Amino acid sequence: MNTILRIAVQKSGRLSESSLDLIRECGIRFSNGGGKLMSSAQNFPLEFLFLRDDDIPGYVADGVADIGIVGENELVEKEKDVSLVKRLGFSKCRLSLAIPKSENYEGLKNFESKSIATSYPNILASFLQKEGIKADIHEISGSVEIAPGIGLADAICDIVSSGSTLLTNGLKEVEVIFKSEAVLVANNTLSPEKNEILKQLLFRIDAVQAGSNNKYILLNAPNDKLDLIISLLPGMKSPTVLPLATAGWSSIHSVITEDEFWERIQKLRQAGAEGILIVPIEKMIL
Ligand code: PRT
Ligand code: ZN
Repeated sequence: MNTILRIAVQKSGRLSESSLDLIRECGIRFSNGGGKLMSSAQNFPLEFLFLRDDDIPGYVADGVADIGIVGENELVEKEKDVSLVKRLGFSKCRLSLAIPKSENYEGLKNFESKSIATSYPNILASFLQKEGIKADIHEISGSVEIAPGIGLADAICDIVSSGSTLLTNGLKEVEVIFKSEAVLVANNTLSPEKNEILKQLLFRIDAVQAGSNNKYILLNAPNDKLDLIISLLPGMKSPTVLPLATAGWSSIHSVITEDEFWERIQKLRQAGAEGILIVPIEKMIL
């Protein structure tokens, strides 16, 4: 029988859509409609298991799934024996300590002998231990942000993204204790056949990530400014230079990261570049 790699992805929540989009961008076709628990890819040896995110590290550790996509916060909190294969760059957030807005904050010593409500008792405990702070950890599974308001705890430790949930609950973020993003994890004892499929998948993910971080740039330049303009373009190797129909002008093609482009655009124009086009790259093989 042909080997199939089984991937666990979140059934519905903040990770689901981006996880499935990434796999689609890798050219893998599948259906995930109808609230199904499982699905198979049509053109790649991959099978999906749709789960709650809390269960993903454990299922991958036990080998029920071979790989999975989960928030790094869940991965570290669950302390399961799996390998972190790749950071995926989406669902970024932070795990932070927050206290009532009206309180003064003078540093971590504020938390000494206080009670802190959290759904991340392990990450919080190891942070407090490292910092030498003794506090009471109240583990609660949801709506952590209401704990201080109802007198359940003095402070909270919770996931923050925009910060608006803290704000609407009269809290302020005072310490970031962990930064998280979606990660790809794998079982530690994959067979060589499954490892080979994982390698192919990673090759595609790398190409998708490199493509979305980079842009194709085309511009026109007077020939006497070519050297200067080329020195402003980092490119993969050296840029392509093609003569234009207009004498004394060339077209330059290169690859540039989005950030670099915004940084260099003024210099390129000052150097005489014209007709600058920035085009998205779908996949890029490094
Ligand atoms: O049902 P299931 O158990 O699968 O899902 P879940 O409800 O446990 O998780 P889900 O879908 O909410 O989040 C999945 C993962 O997304 C988390 O483990 C994080 O890695 C990541 N993530 C990114 C977030 C956020 N951003 C986020 N903002 N997880 C939770 N939040 C919460 C936050 O705690 C706050 O209460 O969203 C609320 C809004 O945040 P603000 O700061 O933007 O107001
Ligand atoms: Zn969950």
